[in-house]
Amino acid sequence: MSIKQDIQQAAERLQAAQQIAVLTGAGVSKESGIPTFRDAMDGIWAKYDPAELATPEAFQRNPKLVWDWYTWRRSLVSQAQPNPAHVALAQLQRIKSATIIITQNVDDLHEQAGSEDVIHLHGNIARNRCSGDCGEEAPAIPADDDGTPPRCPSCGAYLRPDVVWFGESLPSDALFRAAKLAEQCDVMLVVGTSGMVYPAAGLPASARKHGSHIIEVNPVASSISTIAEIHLQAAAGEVLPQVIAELRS
Ligand code: BV8
Ligand code: ZN
Repeated sequence: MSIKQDIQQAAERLQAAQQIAVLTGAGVSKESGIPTFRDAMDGIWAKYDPAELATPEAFQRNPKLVWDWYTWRRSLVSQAQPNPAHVALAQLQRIKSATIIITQNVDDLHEQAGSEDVIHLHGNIARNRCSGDCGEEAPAIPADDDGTPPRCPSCGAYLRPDVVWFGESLPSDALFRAAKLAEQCDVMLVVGTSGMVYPAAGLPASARKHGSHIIEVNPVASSISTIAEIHLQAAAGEVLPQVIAELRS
């Protein structure tokens, strides 16, 4: 089928849906200038594998290195603007009010584009929390001048970014809501994820098992593609505005 026909079919599915779940990954923020995990991280981070840095062990071993990596990523996020994909998803929520966004991303670009009630499975890079057991939330205060992480004001342990690292459990309320939504939705729009990181990557399969239509937006094939009824093989910032235009026509 041509991409034009795919766009039409996707718009029809979305139009007819009672409950839409959107699952986004790093690909939806790519056109905002935030590198995806699978793309080589550029500059000094190219030699690191993100999965090596995004772990409690890495932070334990070398808090300064991990803190610097997040400072670099925070600078990218702070300069980033929502791209047409984030805007299109916020418009979808206005056209079809029963649309909830579940994101694996730790940036706030969905919210900046006007989306509400976004379920963040992996936390939020703009927030810090105590790495000790007081678990206190802390504002993102600047690192000490030598780049070591600041200390928790109440217990003195290092602060850490309030994100979920590999080997750590996801926030139970977010995961519970997302899992329920995957079972209840009749369409799941999966945008910009390689579908490699669990348990998030298991959500489309659960939706499919419960009879939902899966629509994937990704320029290349991913592990979701095999269960996608429609695969819009294009950049999200290009094709999602076209799906919205089709929905509106
Ligand atoms: C856990 C926050 C329970 C940090 C991240 C079951 C089976 C197998 C493995 C496991 C399993 N359960 C647990 C595991 C281990 C692990 C895991 O899944 N490992 C993988 C590597 C196999 N999972 C965990 O550890 C999770 N915890 O399960 O807890 C537990 C508890 C204790 C003990 C045991 C178990 C925690 C996972 C969360 C990790 N944290 N992020 C940070 O960001 O710094 S994950 C991180 O990587 C991101 O958040 C993101 O979710 C993920 C990257 O995935 P994507 O978003 O898909 O990005 P990616 O680069 O991969 O792909 C981008 C896609 O976009 C590409 O396909 C590309 O083609 C496409 N694209 C590019 N441009 C565009 C585009 N698409 C559209 N438009 C474009 N323009
Ligand atoms: Zn503390």
